[in-house]
Amino acid sequence: VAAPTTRVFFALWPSPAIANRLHQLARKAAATDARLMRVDTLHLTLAFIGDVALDCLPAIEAIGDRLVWPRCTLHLDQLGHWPHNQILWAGSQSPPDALANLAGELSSGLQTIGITLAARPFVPHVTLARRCRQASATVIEPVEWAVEGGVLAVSHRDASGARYEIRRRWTAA
Ligand code: 2AM
Repeated sequence: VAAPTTRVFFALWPSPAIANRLHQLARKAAATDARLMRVDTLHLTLAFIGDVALDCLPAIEAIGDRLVWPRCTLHLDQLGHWPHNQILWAGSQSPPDALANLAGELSSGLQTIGITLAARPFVPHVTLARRCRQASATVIEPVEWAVEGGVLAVSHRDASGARYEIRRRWTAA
């Protein structure tokens, strides 16, 4: 019998106020038949781990415990659209170095417990809508996201899509 697994990722989770603003942008920019992310599911992934055995979770959480979570401001000032996966996203033309550093530290921390992330460049973005067939990339009035910590989230997938559960939260020093 296979060991039970769970699907997890480290992320930044916006406050409800920021999430609401992003959701409104999504409603304006997405194609009408796109699938908008629910407001409470909006997030920025720092490290997508994927399926792991449940008994790996303590070691993964310990990585979050050891990190010094930075405080920074993320200016979300552009909307983009990736045709290959039909994602409409919000991002920044000048993301703070702290974010890439954070993603790098998570990645190396995970490496020490035997988890190697996909070798993709870190492109900080908040997915706003999926199955969005068209949208034009635009510069927007910046949404100023005061980053004050991060989370470890669990992704539960069912017929209606993904549901996320925040398993742990860390606050910036
Ligand atoms: P996306 O929004 O750009 O699809 C939960 O699935 C989160 O992990 C999403 O933010 C998703 O990014 C991100 N993610 C990164 N790599 C992934 C992968 N290989 N499979 C699923 N989600 C991934």
